Amino acid sequence: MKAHTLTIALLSQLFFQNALAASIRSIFLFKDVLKSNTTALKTSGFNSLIIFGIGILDNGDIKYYSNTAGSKDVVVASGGAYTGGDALAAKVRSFKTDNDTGVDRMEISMNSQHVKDLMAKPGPGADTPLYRNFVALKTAWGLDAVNNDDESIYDVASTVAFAKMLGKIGYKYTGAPYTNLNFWTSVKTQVNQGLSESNWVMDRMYLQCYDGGAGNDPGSWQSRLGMKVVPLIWVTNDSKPSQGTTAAAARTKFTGWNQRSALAGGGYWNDYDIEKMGLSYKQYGDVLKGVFP
Ligand SMILES: *[C@@H]1O[C@H](CO)[C@@H](O)[C@H](O)[C@H]1NC(C)=O
Ligand SMILES: *[C@@H]1O[C@H](CO)[C@@H](O)[C@H](O)[C@H]1NC(C)=O
Ligand SMILES: CC(=O)N[C@H]1CO[C@H](CO)[C@@H](O)[C@@H]1O
Repeated sequence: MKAHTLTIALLSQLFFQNALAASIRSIFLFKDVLKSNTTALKTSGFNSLIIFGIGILDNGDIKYYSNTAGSKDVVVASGGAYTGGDALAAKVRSFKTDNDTGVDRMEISMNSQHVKDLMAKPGPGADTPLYRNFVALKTAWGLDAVNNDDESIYDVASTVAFAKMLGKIGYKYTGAPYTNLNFWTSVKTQVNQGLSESNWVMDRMYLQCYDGGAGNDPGSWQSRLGMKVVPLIWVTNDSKPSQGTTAAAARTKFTGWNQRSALAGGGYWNDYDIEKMGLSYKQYGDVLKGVFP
């Protein structure tokens, strides 16, 4: 019986490790999702897509900044209702639901404009416009998480209040730091206070390892944050060529980091440059599949 119990313990441990081992293979979508090559995004090995350029307005409306020539910024939630149009909703939902997709997680990435004001007044309650707008957007787009790309405000208390509000709605919360480890550690600790790790609301940290974050060491961020991170690399780009990384060079970087300290996965900033520069989604995706199976 002892051996039997041991076997079961061992098996369940293996299963648990296996469940945890599902690596994150991500890419930030800078280009308007109505214009990008969504077939390539769904079928190149990425499992996590993060739509960049979501902002909240002073009245709690939510806006999608499309960042693409010829595209219009659009208010996607207002007065507790989805207002972004059917085509956009169908496009975003299709990332996860199409039968040829490898994507199982959709996030939206935002800065922290107006978060502090709105958490102070009217607050994070379920009857506020902001809360209801995030409910409506989650339903319309089939979202899993909200990513915080705060690079300037760094107010811990309002960030935690906002993250907990999103957690009540059913979102996960993630960070995209390039600096300010102390801020991100405080937020991660307070948002997840009292929750077991499998139920953490702040369950991912995408770490910028390019441009302002070029000197970041994923291993040291992991040990200081108390959670595994997903390092991000900027693909080849003509705006800051010195920060651009080819697929081959990305493989070398990810492999080195992951050997020194096992990571949660890897990812890229961003799809717009892949398309503009005529790069291969497949090559960049294959790197992630290889290093983070
Ligand atoms: C989109 O990417 C796929 C590769 O996954 C490619 O075959 C196709 O030509 C691309 N479409 C456009 C419009 O560039
Ligand atoms: C998805 O399923 C539909 C209906 O079964 C089928 O027509 C289509 O070819 C499938 N697409 C892919 C990419 O498998
Ligand atoms: C994401 C990003 O900043 N991409 C830039 C790449 O370079 C071109 C200019 O050559 C910019 O227009 C893009 O914004």
